Amino acid sequence: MDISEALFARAQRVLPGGVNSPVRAYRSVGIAPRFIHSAQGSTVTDADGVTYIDYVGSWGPMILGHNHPNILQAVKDAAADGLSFGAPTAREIDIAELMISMVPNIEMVRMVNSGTEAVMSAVRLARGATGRDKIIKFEGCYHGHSDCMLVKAGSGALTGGHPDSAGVPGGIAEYTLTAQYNDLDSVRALLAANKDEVAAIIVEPVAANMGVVAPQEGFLSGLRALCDEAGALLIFDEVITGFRLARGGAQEYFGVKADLVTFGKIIGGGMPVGAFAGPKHLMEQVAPTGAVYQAGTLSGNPVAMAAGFCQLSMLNEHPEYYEQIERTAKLVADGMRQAAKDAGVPMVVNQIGSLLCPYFTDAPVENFAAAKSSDLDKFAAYFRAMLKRGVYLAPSQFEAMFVGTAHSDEDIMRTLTAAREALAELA
Ligand code: KE4
Repeated sequence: MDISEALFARAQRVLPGGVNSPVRAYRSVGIAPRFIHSAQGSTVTDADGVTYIDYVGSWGPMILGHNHPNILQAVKDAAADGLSFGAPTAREIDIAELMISMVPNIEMVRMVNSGTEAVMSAVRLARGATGRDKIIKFEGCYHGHSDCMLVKAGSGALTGGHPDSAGVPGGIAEYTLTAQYNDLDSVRALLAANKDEVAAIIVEPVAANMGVVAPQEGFLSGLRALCDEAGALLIFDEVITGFRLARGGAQEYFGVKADLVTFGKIIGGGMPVGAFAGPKHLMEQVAPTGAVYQAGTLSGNPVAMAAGFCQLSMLNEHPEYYEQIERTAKLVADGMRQAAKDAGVPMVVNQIGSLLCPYFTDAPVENFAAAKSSDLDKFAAYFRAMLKRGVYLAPSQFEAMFVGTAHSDEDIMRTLTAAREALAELA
């Protein structure tokens, strides 16, 4: 038994599944999870001292690599002034002003402590602002674990076989309608059947919780038009795509305007931060200026604000980083495709921006049904074979690979060598 396995045995006695977030338990990839001891740049090192090239990146926050010296220093400097005050600070204004300068169509921001909280609050605001109750989401998209979003959810809910979680009262779930990603007709049908009752459509502008599925041409702009027609708000859940696809996130990348945007991950620089944002006429309806209540003891925590501000500042000052991480992701995707072809293993690799995902199938993966029908056992075997060769992928088919600026040419070469060997093993 190695140290990770021993830690896992101990953890399972005191933590449900031995983890504090289900996907970390590796339940769909058939081995004990690696317990991570430390991280630096593009790598993580487990409790046994084994180092891996990391394509999880804490599920997205580590776009500039682990332990970036500037972010570490910003955290140390802020911590020296005090960890938490429960009072307004200048740091919160600094990061909000920076986000507003980077992202189109937002005039105000409210900081929270997770992506879940950001989405839960944005949905409440949409309901409060429209006076309507129903929400349309997409099957296989994941928007955190608030009750109304745990309906046909993706990510860990899907991985664990509970896309509709226990414990969500029917009275809540009935207000969440589910459509099919990349299928505007399924949205039209729901809007027609629920005329004047839909408060908002919430969408991951790139579906990155069913693996990675990009929006087809016209899908996002179609949602914009349908929302305008129906008097519903369009919520872009940019917890993953925010500040990753482009400085201005998916609104900039696709040129489609959302009414509300949610953020997480990157804006915290590794610390627990979420946010929701939008135009003044909506955001001023949030307490204390409006009737939509929302609050949080550690919201705008000064240390977390310092980490996020530092990371966003570097992204803002270096637009070239976005070409770099997209190029890296493309090289990895192209290399894995070639390796699969040479090994005679049917594999599709979806890649957009710095997000990518391999599926073991020979058909294009452009929607949730196709993602679900890929060979999950082959994915698990590929995950194990890559881990054995020092490459740490997401331990689930329904997650993304995250590329950051710390991934070097050497990392790419080592990743593709591992992929070639792993795929030969799978053939
Ligand atoms: P958090 O509450 O986990 O910070 O954010 C929820 C969330 C909201 N919206 C989107 C698009 C998300 O991807 C997430 C969370 N992402 C997953 C990874 N796919 C978090 C990893 C985990 O659950 O451990």
